[in-house]
Amino acid sequence: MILKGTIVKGIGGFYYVDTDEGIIECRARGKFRKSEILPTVGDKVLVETNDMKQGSVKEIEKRRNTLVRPAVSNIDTLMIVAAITNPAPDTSLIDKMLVIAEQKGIKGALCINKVDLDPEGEADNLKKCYENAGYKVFVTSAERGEGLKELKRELSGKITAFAGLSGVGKSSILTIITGRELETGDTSRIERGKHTTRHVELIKTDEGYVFDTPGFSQLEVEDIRAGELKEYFPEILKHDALCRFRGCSHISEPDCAVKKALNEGGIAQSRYDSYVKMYEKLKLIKDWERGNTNGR
Ligand SMILES: Nc1nc2c(ncn2[C@@H]2O[C@H](COP(=O)(O)OP(=O)(O)OP(=O)(O)O)[C@@H](O)[C@H]2O)c(=O)[nH]1
Ligand SMILES: [Mg+2]
Ligand SMILES: [Zn+2]
Repeated sequence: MILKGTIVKGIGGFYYVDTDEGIIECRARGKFRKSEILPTVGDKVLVETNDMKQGSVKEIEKRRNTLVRPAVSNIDTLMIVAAITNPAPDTSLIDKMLVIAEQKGIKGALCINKVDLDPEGEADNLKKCYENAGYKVFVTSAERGEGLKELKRELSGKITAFAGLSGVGKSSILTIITGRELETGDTSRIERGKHTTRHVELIKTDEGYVFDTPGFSQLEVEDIRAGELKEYFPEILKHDALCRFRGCSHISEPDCAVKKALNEGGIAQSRYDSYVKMYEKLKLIKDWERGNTNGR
């Protein structure tokens, strides 16, 4: 019998496929081993099985996107988790991750966690900044269980990657949302730069799947050309057509609509700073130095 499913885990040549009949343990058929395509977590597949327990992956649906580290395909949303404190939000890292998401055709979103530690209401400013850029923002406290219902609703029917600095509360949030006990770390351990979470596994929540991406924050965006970067900042792209020069870099050209919007408060300073920082860095990379990491 043939069943449709999603690969939720891969360990030592076995793939675990979630189907309407439950999880089926599969060995990938030979043809996948010979070709370049290796089944990956997140793949939508067809499975052949006789006993609904074991089977083989027969076909892999064309992927919409793939992350390399960890290797997961068909991600709908990149949920970037930041903490209001401990560790403090790093907007340049958030913006870098949003650029990676945009470039891969993954929807970016922000979750501001630990708001129980936010007496000054700083979460509000951060929220406004990213909503203004066009992203959905969720404000949560895993400690107090605040905002998690709204967050959970967003995950339904999608594959959502949770990313962010170590210690922001990804595992804490996912433990509550999925009801699955995930390893959470104490901050002292995290301050030594260790990620508590290691393996990749899609965890089912309602009609969707979530997974944790330890180490994703270390990704680089070097395969983007500097001139292309504005396409991945929605609020910058919105003003781009109004600049005097086509191909305006929005850094030093006259009559730049992006700088005008920046001065008038239509674009957040921190977002613009991230853009400039990334632009200058990408400008230094020669074309031949760019790895073609697309689809890898
Ligand atoms: N006050 C407060 N503490 C929280 C909250 N969420 C998580 N924590 C604490 O923050 C610490 C780190 O949480 P984790 O869930 O392990 O963080 P993580 O993002 O999974 O970290 P890595 O796995 O290292 O990437 C733990 O001690 C949690 O108890 C929150 O909303 N408020
Ligand atoms: Mg964790
Ligand atoms: Zn411009």
